[in-house]
Amino acid sequence: CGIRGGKMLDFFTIFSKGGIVLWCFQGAGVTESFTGPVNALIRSVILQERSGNNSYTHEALSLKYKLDNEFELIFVVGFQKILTLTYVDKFIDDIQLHFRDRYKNDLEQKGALKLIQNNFDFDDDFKMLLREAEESSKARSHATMRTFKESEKSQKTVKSMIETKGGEKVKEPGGKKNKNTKKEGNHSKSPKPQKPKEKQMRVWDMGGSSTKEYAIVTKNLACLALRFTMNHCLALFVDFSSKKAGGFGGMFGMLKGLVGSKSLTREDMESVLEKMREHLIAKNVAADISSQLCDSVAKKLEGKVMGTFTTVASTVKQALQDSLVQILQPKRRVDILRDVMEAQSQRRPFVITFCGVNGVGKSTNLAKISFWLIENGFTVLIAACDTFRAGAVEQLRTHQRRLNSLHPPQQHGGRPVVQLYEKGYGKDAAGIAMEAIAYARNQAFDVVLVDTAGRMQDNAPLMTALAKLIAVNMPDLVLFVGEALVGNEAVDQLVKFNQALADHSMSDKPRLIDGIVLTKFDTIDDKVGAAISMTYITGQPIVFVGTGQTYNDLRSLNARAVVSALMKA
Ligand SMILES: Nc1nc2c(ncn2[C@@H]2O[C@H](COP(=O)(O)OP(=O)(O)OP(=O)(O)O)[C@@H](O)[C@H]2O)c(=O)[nH]1
Ligand SMILES: [Mg+2]
Repeated sequence: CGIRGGKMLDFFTIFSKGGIVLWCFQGAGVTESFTGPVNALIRSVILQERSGNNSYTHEALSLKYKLDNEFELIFVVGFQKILTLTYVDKFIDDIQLHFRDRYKNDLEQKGALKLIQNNFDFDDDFKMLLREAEESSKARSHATMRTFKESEKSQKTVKSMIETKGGEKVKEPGGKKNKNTKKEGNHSKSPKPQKPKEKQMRVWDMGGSSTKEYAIVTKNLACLALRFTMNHCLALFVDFSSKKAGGFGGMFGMLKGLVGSKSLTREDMESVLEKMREHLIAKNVAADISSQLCDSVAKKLEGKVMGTFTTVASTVKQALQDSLVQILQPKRRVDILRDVMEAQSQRRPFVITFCGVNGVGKSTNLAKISFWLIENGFTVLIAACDTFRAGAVEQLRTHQRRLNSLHPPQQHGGRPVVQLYEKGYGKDAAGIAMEAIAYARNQAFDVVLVDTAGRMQDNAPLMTALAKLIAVNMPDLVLFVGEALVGNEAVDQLVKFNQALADHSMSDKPRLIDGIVLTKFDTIDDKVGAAISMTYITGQPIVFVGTGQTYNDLRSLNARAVVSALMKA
């Protein structure tokens, strides 16, 4: 029967030229993964377009493969090379024809996503064809004389000497084939053709820049075969969890136009750059900055000769990635704890001013930073310089109480670790900040955190007031608090805040924004573009990332994660 017949083959797999496994079968009792042999075949034969007799050996395995260029499929069968399976060539042909016939419609609607979503339920057809192939080969071998080498007996005997993975010898009781296989069938599970499961889809790496050999991806991940010629193919791993295909898929799809023997001009790249720009904007990178980033990528590529699709795709990707990393890499490190200690040694408080537009999370993140400083053994004075918005002072008082209850004075020599300096509403914020700093100096507070009222960047009087507060008090650090939710607005906010600070500076070295607190990072999914916009505009680092509404939701920026989120389709 087909099940017994399955004994002869180690595996059979059908995958797209993009590397998506459509269907696969693993022979009964085969414990070795066939990942290694298939990857070896892809790397050393298929990708290098080495044709020939369509067979390949890898360790103890013989692999035969067949390419279907019309539907861009690859059929691979593997069996112990010690077996001389005369029916294999015809068998692959049969499988190919059958598979094509049966799934013609599905295969015609190309597109990786379609392939991935499709359930190629090919098990029964496969078993039937395998049975037929074995039967006819048996008939033929009975008709002609076999050499001992060709006989199944010799095959079985030799196979029995091959150790399986567990170190156990394959059972070989000798005798007739049927008996033999039955026995094997008893001690191992009956062959279960494995089809790509919904949650664990198999994807072969068909080249590209990554060195990943084999990936088991979750259901949200899919492999996009973007363009394929037999020697240049790229499998790009794309996260579809955002339910949005396109993006980079589309962009890299367009790269094929750039392959050629002449050097790249700006014109050649125009459409690709436009796609890339759209992609970045979709990730919330401000439009202007997206354009500038694409410009820098274009500059890196101009004049290069792109011999293959793989080179062009990985070069564009690399160029963009480098630019993004460069932007996020702080030119200057802000090390608040070190700076606070230095101020301590000078017997003065370290002063941080928080500014930004309304409702972005200034006060909340100020409280989180207080908590972090307290945890690090410092004392904090909060200066309530939002004398404008109703409830602003009470909001800070609530935080002060809560923080003191988390770190009760009795644990700190009877002294509250955090105190609020407030003068109610309507007063001049700059004056209160000054008094607070003087108070902190007298009372030996380590840090003063100055909360300011939210203000729109276009509100000239309020912007002037903020600039004055900063100019007269000369804080050690001016942190701009901005929401990760913003897109184009980020640029306008930062440009105008910096402009106001510069305009009202009283020194020739104006105090500008020194760092950024990027808030509500927990709410943006993978639209992390604001991180790029803000650092690009200011050239200043993101000092803190707010990731929620509790005191613990404060992080430092993970630049690598941001870049990879930006690169993701
Ligand atoms: N999810 C989330 N919410 C945040 C985060 N930071 C602040 N918030 C929320 O944003 C809202 C506004 O926070 P505030 O701290 O009052 O903002 P503000 O900038 O001080 O506001 P104004 O003083 O009115 O300008 C509050 O509901 C906060 O809980 C964050 O990182 N993640
Ligand atoms: Mg506030």
